[in-house]
Amino acid sequence: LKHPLQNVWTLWYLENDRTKSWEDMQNEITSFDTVEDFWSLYNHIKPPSEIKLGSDYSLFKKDIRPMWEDAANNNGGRWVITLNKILKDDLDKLWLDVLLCLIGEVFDHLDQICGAVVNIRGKSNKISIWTSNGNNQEAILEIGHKLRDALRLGPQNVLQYQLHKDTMVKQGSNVKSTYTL
Ligand code: M7G
Repeated sequence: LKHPLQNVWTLWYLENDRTKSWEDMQNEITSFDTVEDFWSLYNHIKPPSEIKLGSDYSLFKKDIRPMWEDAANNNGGRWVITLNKILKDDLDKLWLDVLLCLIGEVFDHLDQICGAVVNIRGKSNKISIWTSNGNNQEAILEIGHKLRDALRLGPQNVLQYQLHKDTMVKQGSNVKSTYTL
């Protein structure tokens, strides 16, 4: 008997391709809903440090697409950790810990969790956790504090909460942060 998870999760892979629209670059890989199926998937794919520059992995609840346009994300935002010059092993470990936080349902405000993304961008890799309601301060802060503890982030790693509506209109790399932890 396999050990069931509380949600069904879907893994997405984005491969950078200038001939495609952003939405068309997203590939839905597979879904799973047991601990065993999570590990067999995880053991079967490359860790984030080994995927191409410009690509992303996303893990989202099955009925939520990993994009601002999805109704679950539209009014939400993300806790972002910007990882400058991180070692490969540290990046992979951090992403695994984020995945385990999601599938292990460690947050009080589980309904607010949409998914997580890792962006492979060379010197400025990012890991983010997307939440559903950018006005739910209590839930956002609870999730942010739990992440800081669970990922054992040091003072060099700032957690910034950014509303998707602010990210969409960003100028350069400056996005307004609604909360910082
Ligand atoms: P990014 O890949 O999130 O971060 O956004 P990066 O700047 O570190 O590479 C890069 C670009 O991808 C954005 O400026 C958008 O053009 C596009 N993009 C990213 N996201 C998350 C979305 C999305 O959810 N929907 C749409 N339509 N475009 C997106």
